[in-house]
Amino acid sequence: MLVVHNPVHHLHAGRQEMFRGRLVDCHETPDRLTRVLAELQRRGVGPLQAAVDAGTTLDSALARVHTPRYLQFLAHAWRDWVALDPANAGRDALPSVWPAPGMRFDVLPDSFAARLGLFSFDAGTPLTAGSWAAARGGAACAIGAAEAVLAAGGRGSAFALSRPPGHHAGADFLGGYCFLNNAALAAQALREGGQARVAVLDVDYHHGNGTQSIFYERADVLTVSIHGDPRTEYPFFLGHADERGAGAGGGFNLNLPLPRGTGFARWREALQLGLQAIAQFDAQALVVSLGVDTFEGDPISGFGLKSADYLLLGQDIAGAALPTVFVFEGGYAVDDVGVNTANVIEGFCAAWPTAAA
Ligand code: OKP
Ligand code: ZN
Repeated sequence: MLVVHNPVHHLHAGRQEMFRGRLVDCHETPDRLTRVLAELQRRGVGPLQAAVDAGTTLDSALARVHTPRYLQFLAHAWRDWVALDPANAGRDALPSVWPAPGMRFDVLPDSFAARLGLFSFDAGTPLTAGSWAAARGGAACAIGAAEAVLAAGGRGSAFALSRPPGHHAGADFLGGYCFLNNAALAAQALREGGQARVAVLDVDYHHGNGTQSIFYERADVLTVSIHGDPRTEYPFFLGHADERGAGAGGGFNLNLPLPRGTGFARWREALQLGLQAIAQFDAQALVVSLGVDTFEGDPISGFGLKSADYLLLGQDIAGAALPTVFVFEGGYAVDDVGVNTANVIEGFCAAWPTAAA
């Protein structure tokens, strides 16, 4: 399977995140991607392609998913942060103030601290000198993978090994270690490449709130997410089963929340429900937000999947028999993230050999 990786992902390496009331070392590290790439190469998965930031072409693709004011903010955020205090060049930016419902979201504040809060929803996502360049590279991975699948004439598959992750980023906000929504960008690229109905299947432990919100009122992109129940799990404020889409998008969002502690047998039943919805929708292409933080050893998550389960997960997804773009998301058990991710890809390829683009 074609693997499109982000050669500049290491430019985003946050120092610390706010976690349970204190600053701790970031869980989302460059090492994660290095481990996945090494394991894919060890198994001979390929070919390998480096994503390129196509400048203004990438800008226009980003503008079809994200708002102009958010992209403008991200593009200049580091410059604005350092302009506040030259010593900021050696510190990451983290928000500490946010608008609550009933306050103004429409007026863009001059204050950098206020703008950082306006465009974010947590204090776990440090913005660094290289975040914008790295996020662009990650987005380019997802779009490049989608383009490769389109070029394969609807029979292809590709893995966007992007970093930083994307599924928590909305049209207008960052959060959950995410800046640009890579999976949404891939889905949008597939739509624009002529696939009339695209499904996004999010198997990361955390609800893909950004992806859901981007497509919530659209009937051409079905979003399905299997995740820890937001009553107890991050991102807490979205991801409930009664969120089915709105307006023209009514019926085109499916959430399958599961309790903390869920193991593979029950998780797999939810996957079958998700795949049934995708078949019923008659999707022409599939984007998989592939987080492996459902692993039993994940330090910030609560499901019990084992390494061998990921082979079956990949096999089940191949059963959809759709052109498929995998987009890398979470997975924080660094010693196992390579094996678990590669197992999904291997399971998929073994069950659908013709998918090898
Ligand atoms: C990103 B992805 C709770 C902090 C939680 C955010 C987790 C983001 C996960 N106090 N930190 O979905 O893997
Ligand atoms: Zn996650």
